[in-house]
Amino acid sequence: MNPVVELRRDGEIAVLAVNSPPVNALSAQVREGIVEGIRQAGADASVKAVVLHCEGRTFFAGADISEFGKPPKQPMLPEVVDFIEASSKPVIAALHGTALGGGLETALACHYRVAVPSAKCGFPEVKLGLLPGAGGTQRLPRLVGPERAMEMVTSGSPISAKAAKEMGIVDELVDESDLLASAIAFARKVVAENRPLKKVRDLDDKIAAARGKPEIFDAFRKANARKFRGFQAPEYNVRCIEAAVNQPFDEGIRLERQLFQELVSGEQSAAQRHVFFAERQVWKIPDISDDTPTLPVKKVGVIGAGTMGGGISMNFANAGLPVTIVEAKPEALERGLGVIRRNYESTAKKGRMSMEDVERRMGLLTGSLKLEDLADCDLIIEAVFENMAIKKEIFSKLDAIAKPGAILASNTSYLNVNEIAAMTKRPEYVLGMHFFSPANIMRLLEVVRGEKTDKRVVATAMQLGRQIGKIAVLVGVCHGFVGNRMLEPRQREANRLILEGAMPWDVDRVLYEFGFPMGPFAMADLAGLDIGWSRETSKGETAREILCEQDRRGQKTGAGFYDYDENRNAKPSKLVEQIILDLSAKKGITRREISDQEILERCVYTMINEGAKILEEGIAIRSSDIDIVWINGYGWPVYRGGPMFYGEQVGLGKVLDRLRAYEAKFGADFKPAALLERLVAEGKGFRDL
Ligand code: T1G
Repeated sequence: MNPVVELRRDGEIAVLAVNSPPVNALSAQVREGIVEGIRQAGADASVKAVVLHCEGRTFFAGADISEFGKPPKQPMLPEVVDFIEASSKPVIAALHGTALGGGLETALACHYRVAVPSAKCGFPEVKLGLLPGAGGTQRLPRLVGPERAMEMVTSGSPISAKAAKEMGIVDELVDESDLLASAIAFARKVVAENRPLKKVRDLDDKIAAARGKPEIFDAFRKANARKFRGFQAPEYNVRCIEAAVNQPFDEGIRLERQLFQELVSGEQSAAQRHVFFAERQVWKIPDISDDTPTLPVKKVGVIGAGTMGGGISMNFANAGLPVTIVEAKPEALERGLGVIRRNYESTAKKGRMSMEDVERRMGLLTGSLKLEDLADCDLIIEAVFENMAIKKEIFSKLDAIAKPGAILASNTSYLNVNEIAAMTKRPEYVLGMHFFSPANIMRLLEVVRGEKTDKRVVATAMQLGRQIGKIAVLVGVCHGFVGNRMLEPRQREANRLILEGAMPWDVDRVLYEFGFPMGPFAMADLAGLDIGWSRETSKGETAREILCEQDRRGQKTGAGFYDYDENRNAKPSKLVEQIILDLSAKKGITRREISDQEILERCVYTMINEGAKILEEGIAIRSSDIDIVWINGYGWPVYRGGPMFYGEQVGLGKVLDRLRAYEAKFGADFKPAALLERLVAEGKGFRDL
């Protein structure tokens, strides 16, 4: 008796009922049950049709991702879907929730599909570095045509049931209140009208027109080249769709299997599957159980209407929470609210928001020049200039103003949250909520737990992070927390490398080719080289200082480490090259040839080493949290899984050896973390912690 799949009857209609929480993933047990159910139904003459229905919150949400990378268990999904399609009785899939990946492939192998309007379906495999490996790349284009199929399998984004109906994926939208009854009624209609066993594999009308036209696929590749940069899976998906158009079904299936095997056994998919589970782990705090009560947050206060304060406020307005924004000067407040309105209006102009929505969100924002106006807020986030004295002054004032039980948070990027909390009589209600610029866009939120922060306050901040669409990672107090602390050694090495022999564009090229959206010097030019710089204190000691002294402040001045043309395209600068050569000479450094590998190792292995120290000190709960911070806050390429995962893929032994080699050459900055040495000695990895 299969514990998760049951064959029931409703007169002449058999119902294959699947119940495998939480998301009916197509595990081996589920696959077995489906095949057995179809076999039994097929053998029973009194059965005229079969309805495939999942209980719980969703139809199959895909293959069981946790099975990948392990020895395969029969029957494999491709066999299951072929078995369904070959059934002698019509099989009707009843879709609700999220019919994704292998789940949608299973539905496409059924002869008919009905769905409730709230259902979604899609092929997210590309987000796992994969492709639909159970016939999806061959059946989907036969239903929706190659262009839409390529869009669906390379974006990985789900579509609504309504769109699926319009595209011909779904045959009928049925009553939301009773999917199963509607599906059984539909099955009865199929039997009564003696409708054919519609096999998607036999369809050709949607692909015939594209046959022998490689330009369709090349145009798609060209249009998405930037988006697909570095990823292996998108191209493999396109090749399968191209095969579906130009080759017989079974040939296309063979290519799909071959390319799927290549991807699933490759490094990129291993990395992206790691990220899938890591993104779900961040919410699990070992000493704070899921049922920890959270504090009500109905009204938010934000201090500072600058870039960060404005972006932070938009997050809460977007979630329907009223926000009071306090500024010191009326012109600064006006400017801040103006930037927010322009932001919303440009989103509306792009058709991604209605003007009613713009007004509704602006209506939730109230400007003020008085801290006292925050007295009735449940959460107050301070987002002022990164200066400890100013922050301490604000928190001591807030302590007198804010109501009992209000959460006081600082958006500091580096500073000691415990010191800030000590300025109040309620340190248990103080923590850090470190947003990333632009705060209304960047998904990452570092929630900084102070030594006295109450568990309910931590639980509330994490929950709020989820509520405003962020991925919240809990970190401890240290200089720069997790992200910025690991950024420092990378920046340090980048600045040293350009003095020792490399040029800024060499370092940037290596990190760009590694997969970062841009290298540290191009990033510095984008942000502005004069952040934290002043002519009074400038000593011309670093390339950055000298460039600022020469008014090369970055993109905004058309020149920084790079020269920029009118379209802001960067090109290496002869003048900068000379400045750096002179600076090396002035510092008595004999420049040398530096390999790309050395650039990569010094910039990345030092980060991994710092990550190990962060784990040692308990500043991060687990190594995968560090990976999530870097992927969602600092542009680490998701197909490399994050710095800690990458370190394990390279091999911690190799990372350790290289660090020791650099330590011998360059000193203590490369001293391996004790944790790294211990793990290598024990033959373990970060994930074993
Ligand atoms: N396999 C295994 N576990 C899964 C899973 C899956 N497919 N989907 C979810 N889980 C677990 C998840 O780890 C979490 O566990 C719990 O379920 C709830 O998930 C051959 C190759 C369905 C939209 O990529 O996108 O099919 O943390 O917290 O926010 O072609 O889960 O509680 O222990 O995310 O409501 C393709 C992946 C697979 C969909 C629900 N399918 N899942 O979101 O809950 S590859 C996917 C999701 C494939 C075939 C190929 C989401 C969701 P825990 P959750 P949610």
